[in-house]
Amino acid sequence: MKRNKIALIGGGNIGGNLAYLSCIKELGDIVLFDVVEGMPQGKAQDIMHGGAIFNSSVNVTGTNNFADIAGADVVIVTAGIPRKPGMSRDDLIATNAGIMKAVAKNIKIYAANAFVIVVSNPLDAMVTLCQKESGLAPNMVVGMAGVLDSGRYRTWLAEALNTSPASIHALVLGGHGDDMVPIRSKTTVNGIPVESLLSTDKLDAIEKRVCGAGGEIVALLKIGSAFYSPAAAAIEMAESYLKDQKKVLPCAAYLTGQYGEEGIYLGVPVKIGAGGVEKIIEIDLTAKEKEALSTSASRVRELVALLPN
Ligand code: TXD
Repeated sequence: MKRNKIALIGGGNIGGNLAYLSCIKELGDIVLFDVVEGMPQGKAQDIMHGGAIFNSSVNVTGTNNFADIAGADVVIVTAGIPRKPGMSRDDLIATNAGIMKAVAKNIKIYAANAFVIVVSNPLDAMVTLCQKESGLAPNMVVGMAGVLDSGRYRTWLAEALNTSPASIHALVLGGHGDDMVPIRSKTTVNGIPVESLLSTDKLDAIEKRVCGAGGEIVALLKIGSAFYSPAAAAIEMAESYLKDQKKVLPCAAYLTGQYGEEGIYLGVPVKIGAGGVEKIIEIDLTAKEKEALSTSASRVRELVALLPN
């Protein structure tokens, strides 16, 4: 049985963590690509040395040659610039669109059968562009946002309830922006609705913090943005594909009428298995949640309209 091949496009903060997590979890042989000469090669050696200590048997290669991703089973794209304090994710669109266009064309050449997970911001526009320019089937191109945002929701609920995040199931849907939609009506502590455990004011405060969590970290770091948790979220998605786990995860998926939306990528619950996005799952939402999701979808359309031709 041939080993999986994981191609990481972008060897920066998230890319390096993706490589290390993939190595420790032995998800497959890893190719770390970046345009910066020497950096991916250096990180690959460092990661291999760490992997040896944890008795990992996979190979990690750093490269500046896109051709080295040939035949990858999974491609995770983090290429692009992150936010600086005071910047919105949308401020990145011009620079990162140019990068994503080139990356997508190379994926089409070298890894047209891969499951592609896009991480670069502004996420909803970047995943749209990646699918369009690569020409891969929409079910094989997905955006990472909801798993991260739901993890943030679970974190703050766990703190408020003095309960392990392992017992908290939370959903954040919609675009990966300030108008993302925490789905309170479907968030539970092992089946117990959070609305029966925390006051409306407390839940409002937690959800406000979740929607601003990215910006909160950017302001604290001063240079760069969150990278440990985005890497963890992308690995959760990649592992569900590589091991055909068929996990139901909130991801930016291409809608063809689900939730009343057509022709856009939006964060919704999807089943990820060996067939990529195998199913888009429609859940009942409250009237308030439906309205917020529709507003978020409109924002995504506005953002996508800003993409350069
Ligand atoms: O939830 C989410 N989707 C977001 C995504 C969560 C956090 C961060 N988000 C975005 O991911 C962030 O706003 C950025 O747009 C990307 C990557 O964030 P990261 O923190 O990893 O940025 P770095 O450390 O600057 O790394 C980006 C790397 C860097 O090494 C560049 O040299 C490289 O991208 N880069 C390229 N790699 C390949 N090909 C090209 N053309 C290229 N251009 C730059």
